[in-house]
Amino acid sequence: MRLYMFEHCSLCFRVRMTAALKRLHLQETVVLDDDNDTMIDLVGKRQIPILVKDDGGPMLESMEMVKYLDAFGGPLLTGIQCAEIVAWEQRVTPMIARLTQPRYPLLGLPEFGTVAALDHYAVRKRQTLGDFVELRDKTRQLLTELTPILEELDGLIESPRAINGTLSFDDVRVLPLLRSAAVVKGLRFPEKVRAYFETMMAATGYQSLPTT
Ligand SMILES: N[C@@H](CCC(=O)N[C@@H](CS)C(=O)NCC(=O)O)C(=O)O
Repeated sequence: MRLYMFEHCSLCFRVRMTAALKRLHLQETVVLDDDNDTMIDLVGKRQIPILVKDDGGPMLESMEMVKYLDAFGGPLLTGIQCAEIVAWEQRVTPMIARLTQPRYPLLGLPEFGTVAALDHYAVRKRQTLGDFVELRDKTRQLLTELTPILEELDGLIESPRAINGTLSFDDVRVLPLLRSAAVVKGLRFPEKVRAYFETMMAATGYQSLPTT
């Protein structure tokens, strides 16, 4: 199986963490941000992540990929899902994007490995997010807004090894977002969030992203 991905992409990390937790071998191909051809050749449009199964068939939805991988050899993500976690994910995703997306181009990630790829990202994100420098200048304000939301999560974590006590799809929702948020230098996770993040990242074997 091969995953076409961006290193910074939290939806890609859903798939990567599931394969890692299941000890499944997943080949990873990082696509340059401006490499539309690779995506279009595989699935007819520009979208990431793409999982190409061993039979050559491509999949396009990250949670479908997670379910597909989880079914190998018996499911691991067997815990209950919590409506509060689903709601938390939806609320926090745009807040985290405003902090992280202006930073990703500064991290030396492989999807930005050429000037053309870096420019491509900057142009398309500027259209949706605005000016990166202005957004980075708002870091303190954005972190102040994020702090109570992270504290809410702190109150929802049952165990550092699984958000609801037993691994579930909620872990796949939350850990990739924390991995993204952790790129922000100066962000302090509340105690249980930090223990959860560190324990779960160690369980996946993946390094955190750089910070800036
Ligand atoms: N529902 C899809 C959404 C995938 C998605 O939105 N991917 C983003 C990257 S994280 C994308 O392809 N954006 C278009 C782009 O990069 O131009 C999933 O969960 O896999």
